[in-house]
Amino acid sequence: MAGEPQPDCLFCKIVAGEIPATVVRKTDRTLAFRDIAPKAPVHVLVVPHAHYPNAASLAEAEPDVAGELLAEAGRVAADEGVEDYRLIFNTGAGAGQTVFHAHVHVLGGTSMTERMV
Ligand code: D5M
Repeated sequence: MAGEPQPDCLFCKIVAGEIPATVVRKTDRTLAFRDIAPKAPVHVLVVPHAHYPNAASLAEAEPDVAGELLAEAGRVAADEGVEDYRLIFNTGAGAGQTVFHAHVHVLGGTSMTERMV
């Protein structure tokens, strides 16, 4: 069924607590944790608990959760003390997506004007 946990999905395992992560925020429907390979001083991933392969498919199926994901991204930035930040949704391997569970990258803490992650 759409949104159900997938046995081989890394982020489903992090959501389930089966793989450790540095969690910075948690709601009933989302989880925010630090990226294991940070590309900026602040680099946090916000994921839905539900499994969808990318952000657009999440938004199609559960638009309220997609909205919560964005709101949580803003709260992460506020918690981290960054006013200016970049949100990235890589979609598809050719765009650099490596984990096929919807997520948004929250990047900040340095000048982002020259960066493409
Ligand atoms: O982003 C996937 C991101 O997930 C990438 O920046 C590395 C990060 N990653 C991979 N494994 C982990 C674990 N175990 N903890 C935290 N972060 C992790 P993408 O947009 O798919 O390229």
